[in-house]
Amino acid sequence: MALQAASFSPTISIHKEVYAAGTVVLKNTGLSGLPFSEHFEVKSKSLRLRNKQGRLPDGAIRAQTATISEINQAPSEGNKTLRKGNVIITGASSGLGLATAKALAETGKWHVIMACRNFLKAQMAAKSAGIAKENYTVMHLDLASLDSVRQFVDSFRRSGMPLDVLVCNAAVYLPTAKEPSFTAEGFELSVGTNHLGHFLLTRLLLDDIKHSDYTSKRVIIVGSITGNTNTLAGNVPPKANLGDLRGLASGLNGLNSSTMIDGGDFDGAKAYKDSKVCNMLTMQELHRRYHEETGITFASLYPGCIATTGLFREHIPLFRILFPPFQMYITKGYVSEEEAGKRLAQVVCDSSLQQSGVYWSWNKNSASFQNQLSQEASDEEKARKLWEISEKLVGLA
Ligand code: LMG
Ligand code: NDP
Ligand code: PMR
Repeated sequence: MALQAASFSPTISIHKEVYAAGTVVLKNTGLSGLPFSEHFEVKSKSLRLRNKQGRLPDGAIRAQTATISEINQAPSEGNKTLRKGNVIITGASSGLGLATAKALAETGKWHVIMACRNFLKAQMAAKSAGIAKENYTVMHLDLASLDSVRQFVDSFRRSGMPLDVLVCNAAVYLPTAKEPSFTAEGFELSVGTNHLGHFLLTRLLLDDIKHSDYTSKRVIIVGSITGNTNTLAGNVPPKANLGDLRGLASGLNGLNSSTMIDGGDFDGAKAYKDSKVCNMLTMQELHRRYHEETGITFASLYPGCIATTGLFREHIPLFRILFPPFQMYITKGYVSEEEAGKRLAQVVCDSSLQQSGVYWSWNKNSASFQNQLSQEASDEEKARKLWEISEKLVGLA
């Protein structure tokens, strides 16, 4: 992104701001490269003056952005605040994504970019959740199409917003499907959407996040207990198993290959659990490859069993009736959408959850802790192989 390229001498550019929410930020940076601590936020005008200062080679000083809006109205001490963080949440039109968007928006410190496949549904969901319109922007993203992922990245960049946090949350679960469905590029739909779409999105946006001047930059990929075979839930058949990745390596398209990562017969429930293993492996691989260089925190989590969300829309009606009470009274693993949203919001912005490479979970008292992944979900060699194959499939290698 031209505007976010780091350089060692300050450059000034004037940029049309397209903040849908109508908030523009003024952030002041010392030309010496040392940031002033003041950050100002003022009401929007579409003109923005930005001063970019790159970070020094030792990484001690982060890239800073000085933006002046409403040139004829100098900010007063009275409206001095930290600039809002910008967070992209995929699949924010329902369930966990929506609850997280709401939790973050309510802090008044975040602007949420709701990256959704159904624009109208997302608008209505945000409205009925009571999210104030200056705190969110809906942008179209269909993770089941790599073209759409690329288009989303383009539109996001055109908006001129800096990117501070990316939350890969969207997912599909097709437990009753007898036959596989496919993404636009012909990948089995669950792995194609939940893993490959997010893999490309993350890779493309990494550079944008890298250039953010925000205090804590993060990439979060939602995982799950059901992909971890070191738990009871992860042992309910069919169990996750990526095998030697032979199905993925040959394209996951059901034509000249299997539709399952391990090369086996199609099973929708297994494909979902496999995709969650991919999500957790990808988070760790990102951590190994980029944490030190970029300072970005990479994390995954199991937010608890949110038994009431749209994730189970394809399951049989009896399951949808029995699953919430089963989780509530028998396993006691149930959490409300609201509580799960607060948990994911903590992973986005809580300073005590800033460590990179962690898979977060919460105990009965809703206290966070660093959880253990299964052997497969923490297999470094598998993570590397998954990375390399995924790169090829999404056209990055
Ligand atoms: C698969 O079946 C389908 O094959 C697949 O197509 C896909 O749909 C997938 O995940 C979706 O499901 C899963 C099947 C396998 O599970 C069920 O269908 C659940 C049936 C549950 C029947 C017993 C429940 C009795 C409890 C009554 C409580 C009322 C509420 C019920 C709500 C049910 C909703 C979940 O399931 C099995 O094979 C069952 C055996 C599970 C093995 C788990 C292995 C872990 C080790 C065993 C621990 C034993 C402890 C069991 C405690 C059970 C307590 C309820
Ligand atoms: P929901 O079905 O409520 O939310 C999933 C979201 O993903 C929806 O907004 C949906 O959009 C969106 N989505 C689906 N396909 C695409 C696509 N192709 N492009 C863009 N967006 C898409 O389920 P949850 O809130 O439960 O799931 C959220 C995350 O939480 C998932 O990653 C899931 O694996 C994880 N999780 C959930 C648990 C649970 O118990 N529910 C437990 C552990 C993890 P739309 O509204 O248009 O359908
Ligand atoms: Mg599971 C502590 C036990 C526990 C927990 C936390 C979950 C979470 N589940 C547990 C136990 C059991 N489940 C047991 C003993 C059974 C057999 C009766 C069982 C069954 C079951 C089914 C059929 N559970 C399921 C399903 C699903 O279709 C859900 C699934 O696998 O989606 C992929 C599911 C889930 N159980 C969970 C969680 C969090 C899910 C769903 C979502 C997910 O992983 O994203």
